This record gives sequence, C-alpha cells and structure tokens, in this order.
Amino acid sequence: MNNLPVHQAIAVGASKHPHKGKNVFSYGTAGIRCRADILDPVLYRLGLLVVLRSRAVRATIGVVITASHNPEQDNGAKVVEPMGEMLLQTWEGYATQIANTSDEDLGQCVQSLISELNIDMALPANIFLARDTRPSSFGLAQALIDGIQALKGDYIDYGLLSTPQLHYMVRCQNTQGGYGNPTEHGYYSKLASAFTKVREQSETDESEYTGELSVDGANGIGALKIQQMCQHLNNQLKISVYNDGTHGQLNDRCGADFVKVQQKPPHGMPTEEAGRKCVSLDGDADRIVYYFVDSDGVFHLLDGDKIATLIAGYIQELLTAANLQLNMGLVQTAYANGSSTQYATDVLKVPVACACTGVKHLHHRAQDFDVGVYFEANGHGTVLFSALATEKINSASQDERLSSDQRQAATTLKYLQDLINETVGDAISDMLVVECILHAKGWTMTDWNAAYTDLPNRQLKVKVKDRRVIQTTNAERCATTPAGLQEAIDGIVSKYNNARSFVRPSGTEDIVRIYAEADTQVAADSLAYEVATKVYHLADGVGDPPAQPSSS
Ligand code: 16G
Ligand code: MG
Repeated sequence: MNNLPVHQAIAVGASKHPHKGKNVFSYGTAGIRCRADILDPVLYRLGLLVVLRSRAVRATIGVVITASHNPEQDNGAKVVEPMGEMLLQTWEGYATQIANTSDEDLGQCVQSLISELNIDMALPANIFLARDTRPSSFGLAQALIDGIQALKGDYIDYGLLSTPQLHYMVRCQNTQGGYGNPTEHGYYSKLASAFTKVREQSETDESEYTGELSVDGANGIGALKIQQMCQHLNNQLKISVYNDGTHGQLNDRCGADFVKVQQKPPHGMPTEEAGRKCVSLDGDADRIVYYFVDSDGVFHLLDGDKIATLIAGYIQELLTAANLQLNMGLVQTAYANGSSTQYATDVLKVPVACACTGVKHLHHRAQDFDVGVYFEANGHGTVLFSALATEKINSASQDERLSSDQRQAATTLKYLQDLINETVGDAISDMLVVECILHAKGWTMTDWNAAYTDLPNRQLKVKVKDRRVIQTTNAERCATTPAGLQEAIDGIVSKYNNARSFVRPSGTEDIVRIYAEADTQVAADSLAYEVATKVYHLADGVGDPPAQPSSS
C-alpha cells in the first residue's frame, strides 16, 4: 500500500499508464469497449473511479474485464454496482470523463469528483475484479489494480470468471452472504443444489426429455466455467463442450452472437445429429441461444425470445398452481419477434412491456413487476423477484394450510429462484433453468420449438454521416427525427402483410440498424431493404447505398 499523497500517487501511476490522448473513449451501454492495445490508461483510470464509487456507496464494487462477443483483439470493462447491477447512469458520465482525462489533469479530475460528490476518502474501499480469457485481459487487470492501489483501495482479484459470476460475487459480498458465498465454489454449489432440487420436484415421464447437450463455448470463459459447473452436477446433464479454447480464436465464427446473427450453427461443433440439443454461449457467458437441426437438415434457432416465453410460461403455471397472486410480466425489446410477443400476450396471458435495447433498460423495467422476466432476442436475460414475491413464495412453500400440490408448486418456485442469477443474464444459470423446465415438461427441442413460429425477419445496417440524427421514442419503435422518416417507414410497412419495421442508431457501432419482419422471408428482406434505402436518403447515408439482401 502506498503512503504518497493522493495527487502524487495518481501521477506516479499515470506515468506507468500514459494517456496518448489520441482516442476518445466512451462508457456506454455495455461499459467501455474498443481495441485492447489502447485501453491500458483507461483501465488505470477506471481503477481510480471504482475506488471513488466504492467509497461513495460504502460497498464493494465490481469490475469485469471483457469485450463479450467482440473479436479477440478488442477488450473492455464493465463496472458492477453493489447489488450486481450495471453502473449507475450518472457514473457512466464520470467514467467517460476520467477515461478521457490527460495524465496532467488526472489528479485534478479525481479531486473535483471527490469534492463534487462529497466522498470521504478515509473510508475503506473494496473492489472485486475478474477477467475473461483474452490474452490482453491479464495486463489490463494490472492497470486496473494500479489505479485501485493509487487511491488506497483494497481488492480481490478473482482471475478468470464469467461476467455473471463476478456480478454474483459482488451481490453475495454486499448481502453479507445472503445471496450465497462470494466464491467460485459457492456459485457452483448454490446452482447445483438448486438444480437438483427443482428436478426432484417434477414428476414427469422422462421418456422424451434428454439431458444431453452440445455446448459451443465460443473459445472463451464460458467453456471453462461450464465444465466446472458440470463437475458439480453429478452427471445429471451430459454435456460435450466444443470451441473450448484449446484451439480456435475467441468468438471466431462461433458463439451466441454469431449463431443468432448468421442464423446458422457455429464452426467447430457437429450438429448433424437430428434433434440434438445445442447451445452457444457468448465470449463472457452472459448470453445463450439454443438450436437444433431437424431430420430434414433444417436449422432451428431458439433464441432469447423462445427462452423467455418458456420461462415465463412455466413460472406462470407454478404461480397459478401455488395460488399465488403476484404480478408477473415479460420485458422485451423492439427486436423481440412479433410472434413471441403475441404468444406471450394471447396464449400465456402474460403482460409484455417493451424497453430500450441494453440490459440495464430491461433490468430496470423488470423491477416494476413482482416477478419480471426479461430477455433480449440475442439471448441475454434473467428473472427478477421482488422482496414481496420472495416472501410470498417462501411462506407458501411452508404453509401447512395449503394443499400439498400448492405447496409443492411454491417449493419448486423457491428452488427455481435459487437457480436463477438475478443480478444479470447468465448463460450457465439460464441453461440450467431451461433444462429444468424441459425436464419438467418432458419436452424435446421440437416440442419446445412448436410453441410458436418466428415471423421471418431481417436486420440491416446503414452507415450515415452522423447516426445521432436518428432519434427515437416509444422504446425505439418510432423515429422522431429526421423529419419524414417515420411517415415514410409507416407507408412502406403498410404495403406488406403482418409487417413491422423500426430503425435505431446502434449504441456499439457507428451505424444505424434496421429491423424488419413480415409474413415471408422475401417480404422481410424487401421491407428491410426499402427502409434501409429511406434511411440512407433521409439521414445522409455514406458509401454505397444499401444492397437488396438475398433471401435464404
Ligand atoms: C450491448 C448490450 C446488449 C445490446 C447490444 C446492442 C449490455 C450488457 N449489452 O452489447 O444488451 O443488445 O449492446 O447493440 O447491455 P447495438 O446498440 O449495437 O445494437
Ligand atoms: Mg456478453
């Protein structure tokens, strides 16, 4: 621990992590993310910031070093709040500010934050950090630690962890163990025990269900951690891990994002066995998608929407069976397939809310419900239980006045809640939840997939001079600027059947995204193309105009 005055300690660290000042960094929806080779000074600065955050909230703060599904040469960092949530929005601004501060101004920047936020620097500060498997992550963790130490913070370096595991650790720590033990072993044993208990509750004829799965680990952290999880499951699942990082590059033609965007199986994993259950995780294991190939060789993707409706439907059944009056809802984004929204509303009778893209928005919206299920179509999601829901479920599971069926449904819910990582979407936890539900229902992939049929859809990107000219409202479903764009989209959509389209500026790339769905693939492709062309003309498109996508 250093004994230098704050200014001096910051300067000594800054000289080891010089800011070249050439790049502009921004702490956005998913933290800071860019090329790894320019991130060293940013991680040093984030180290300083999280110590301030920890003192400001008087709790342990987390940092995970990862760039999720981005290519291996990228990296980034996400800060985790005390209950395992994403960094508070006002602090995203401070993170952006400090990340862009020169070596000379750094001491002053920290000093201003301390006085502006009235932070007591005599308080202890505690940081949990972890990293993914990228070659650059280790060095970036050292830069972060230098920042933490410059401001005399304490830290625990968990080494390699998935993003959701680090979120879990932070919550465990700040609940004094109430959420579990803040150790890797604690995580696996909590989940394994809950998994076993949920499965014991369901009396089902297992003939159709199989616990055999192929897992695409995206050559990343998820591959390592799912194997460790399996060791705690006593062979209840038979998991074969592919793209386990022994050869092949992180996220290279594999992983959840590749499978979702390309709508095809990843490289490096056999999928020809008809009906074989397959899953892909992303590079930091906070997303998951399922898929299989049928006996005609047709690929079927069961994405975040299919997972969300499966989970929401099951929880709804348990709430009804336990006679628990709780207000449950499903939170999606505009990217949710229209069929999933219709299925949730009309068949499951679960109210659906639409939030802006980005986990923090869905998470926030889900907190409005007693039981809030949220998922992005890309496979990121979880379930949140309010304090009231937790209390009601627990007491119903022990209430002797209830029938044994009612009590059992409540008990299943209680264990299901233990199996769910409520801090953030967690590929490993989500997979175990899905397996429990399929087991309870005795379902194959085909049974699950039959719930509803996705509407054909297409996503396109358009490059424009300044993507900020596109502004949206109504959870991104309606463009308010540039003038005339929304009217034009409405006019185009009205020519198609069962169609929907929206455009929004990407939060992670310098482009505008177009989404379209319609009754046939040809129609969805053509609709996306027409809307993209409109965006190109009305929002100052650059480069070649959009090309008509070729339908598969
Ligand atoms: C980030 C978000 C993800 C969102 C995606 C949208 C988090 C942790 N991640 O990866 O939820 O779907 O951005 O990207 O919030 P886009 O703005 O480029 O479409
Ligand atoms: Mg991720």
